[in-house]
Amino acid sequence: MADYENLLVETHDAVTLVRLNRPQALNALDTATLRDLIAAFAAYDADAGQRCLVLTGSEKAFAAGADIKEMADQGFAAMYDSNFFGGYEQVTATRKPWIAAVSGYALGGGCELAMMADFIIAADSAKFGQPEIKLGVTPGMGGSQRLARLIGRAKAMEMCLTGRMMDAAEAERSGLAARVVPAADLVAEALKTAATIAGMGPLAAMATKEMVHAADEMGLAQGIRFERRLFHGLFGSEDQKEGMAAFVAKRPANWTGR
Ligand code: DAK
Repeated sequence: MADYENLLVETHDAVTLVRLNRPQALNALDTATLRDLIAAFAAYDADAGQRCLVLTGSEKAFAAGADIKEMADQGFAAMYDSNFFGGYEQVTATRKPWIAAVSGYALGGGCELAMMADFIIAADSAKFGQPEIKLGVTPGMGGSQRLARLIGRAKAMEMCLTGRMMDAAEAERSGLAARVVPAADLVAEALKTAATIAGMGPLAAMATKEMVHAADEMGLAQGIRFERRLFHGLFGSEDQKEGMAAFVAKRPANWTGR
């Protein structure tokens, strides 16, 4: 397995577990960490044996934001020229499912990275926020857009304008987190959920992800047509034949991803 500067990567059968590991900066997302994330997600996507991924941080912090110390002296030309943060589009381009397991602080870029996941499982200790306004900037990794889609404009606007933190219970109530679990069980619960997803047909899992994300981009009629075409397409797969035959024969399906 590749060596990463700021990540620890393990595999648990068909599930990849990626831990942000920059404890001295509460996992603040610097350029080296982004480079690692791009490589780890690309390796996951390319590995046919891996079928779900969990991204987590430490107990204290999923990630306390983009690295403020790295950004502080940057000017417009350098930010624009390097398309600063543009690399996160390579993370969101991951075609296979992944879960963010959030404990402690998920602030600024940390909250934005968690929202790039297909869904979030939060520890009861999780604290989400977009405090960039306190630094004289705004969200820059998709926070204003994804937060508004996930929790609605009123709460997104309030969070981004005041920089206040949202606790795990409010995050679940608002649609930011799919589920809240005790902090001590976070990684085990996320791995269990990931193992469930990893046990599904990989083509169906990828198509599911693609169609649910399409709901952010398309109108209802277009989205429903897109869903139906992907659904039709799966009838060209061996997994559809196998899944339905296994149901009829009352046995577990043996997926091949073909
Ligand atoms: N960046 C760099 N270092 C950080 C950091 C961060 N985001 N967050 C924490 N650290 C470092 C601290 O500086 C400290 O380092 P030392 O002083 O020990 O060297 C160490 O991590 C431990 O942090 P604290 O001592 O502060 O720990 P506490 O428990 O007291 O406080 C905290 C925890 C999470 C409340 C606090 O650390 C905090 O407020 N952190 C900053 C949170 C924040 O503001 N996050 C948003 C970051 S800005 C852009 C648009 C926007 C942005 C960028 C670009 N464009 C349009 C391109 C901004 C994005 C952001 O994410």
